[in-house]
Amino acid sequence: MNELILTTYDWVPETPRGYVRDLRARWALEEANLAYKVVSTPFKDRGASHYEHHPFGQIPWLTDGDLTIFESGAILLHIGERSDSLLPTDPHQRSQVIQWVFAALNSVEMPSVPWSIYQFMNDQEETPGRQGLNQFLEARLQHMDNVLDAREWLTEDFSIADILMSDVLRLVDRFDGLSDYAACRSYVARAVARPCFNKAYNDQLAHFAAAD
Ligand SMILES: N[C@@H](CCC(=O)N[C@@H](CS)C(=O)NCC(=O)O)C(=O)O
Repeated sequence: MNELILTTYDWVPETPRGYVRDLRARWALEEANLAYKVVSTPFKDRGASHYEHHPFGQIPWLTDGDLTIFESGAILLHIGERSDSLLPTDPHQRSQVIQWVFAALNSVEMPSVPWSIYQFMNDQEETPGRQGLNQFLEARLQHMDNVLDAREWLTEDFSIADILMSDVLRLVDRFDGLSDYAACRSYVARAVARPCFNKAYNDQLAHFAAAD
């Protein structure tokens, strides 16, 4: 087996720490009990070799031998393939997990990221576009609340889909966006209570703090 190498920035400003997307990969690697190494790429000077791994000059990416993968969803699918527990082999259960992976990234994170940018910027202006975005996110959160009210995890067992969905919702919760969605909030609390989240979170904070 090749060594798994996760790349993140060498440093980021204080505000995004604890929410940088290498955390999703760290968390999955910890849950899967796979050996891995974390390496840094410069945040400030993104050279040609950065773009060879990531076309948008972002992080994270994961290398596995000569394979290099960007996009946190694709990275988690790859880790899931190498894990006994995070992505079931049974075809029915597997497709359930994969559909929730896409739902987290394409149905919930799609409105939650622009919504969070407004929060980060402390922009409270109630423009028509802003109201539309709020309604878009609220509709997704209401549906997720209905789903999560009846279950512990998205599928029978905790999976890569739960890492992604809870991490997406965690950022909304940071800005108190889950106060009307108790089931979403409890789900996030359950997910972040897992020891592997805790390890990934603290490792990320330590990684960036070391570069201050
Ligand atoms: N869809 C990508 C988003 C990656 C992303 O937004 N990365 C952020 C860190 S969390 C980044 O590199 N931001 C710096 C930038 O965009 O220049 C994924 O899920 O991996």
